[in-house]
Amino acid sequence: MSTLVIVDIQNDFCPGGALEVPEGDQILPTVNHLINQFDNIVITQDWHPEGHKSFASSHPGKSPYDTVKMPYGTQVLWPDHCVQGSEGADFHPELNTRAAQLIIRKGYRTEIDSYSAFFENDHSTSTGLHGYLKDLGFHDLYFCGLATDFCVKWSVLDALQLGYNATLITDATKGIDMDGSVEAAFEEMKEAGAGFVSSEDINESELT
Ligand code: VGL
Ligand code: ZN
Repeated sequence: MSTLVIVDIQNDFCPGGALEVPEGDQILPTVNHLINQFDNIVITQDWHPEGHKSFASSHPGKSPYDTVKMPYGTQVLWPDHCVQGSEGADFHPELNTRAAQLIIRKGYRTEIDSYSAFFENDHSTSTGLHGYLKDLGFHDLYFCGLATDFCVKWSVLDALQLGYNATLITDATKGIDMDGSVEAAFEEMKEAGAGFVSSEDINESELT
């Protein structure tokens, strides 16, 4: 059975937001069309407390896009974004969230960032998504959303590691792109066994 996983289409990741993904909002018509094609929809929401350790503002002397060592590895520091309850953390107003069966929030522990829909950045603390998908019998996961080179990539890689079939819908995702990171992300996902499909090639009648 198939499910569509829509990653982080929130105001702060769209043009004008705190951690803008270039043209991030341009995928909305495509994503809303996909929502109509799938029977099961999961949406993720980046959901940080104020003072989150992934914010450059929590590290004196550091600027956004610098990196620091965290107990779980290297962490890119971001502008403050998707603060719980803020307008920036809200879904883009054009995203059709009504059809979602599950909204999964991530990144809500101050000390640890969470890119993937499945695990926090220590790669072991679960978000609960795997349990949900297993329990309901979903094996074929289609991914879209923001940002290709961070949360989408890690979600796809973890899905493959967990044994799902994972397919990226290539015209329904946009990346931040730091030093060629979008191209590198595509390469990593390909190496790991991800499928790639254009939204036009998704045939509703073939989805189970
Ligand atoms: C994301 C950086 C920080 C993402 C979230 O959704 O890709 N990127 N938090
Ligand atoms: Zn974040």
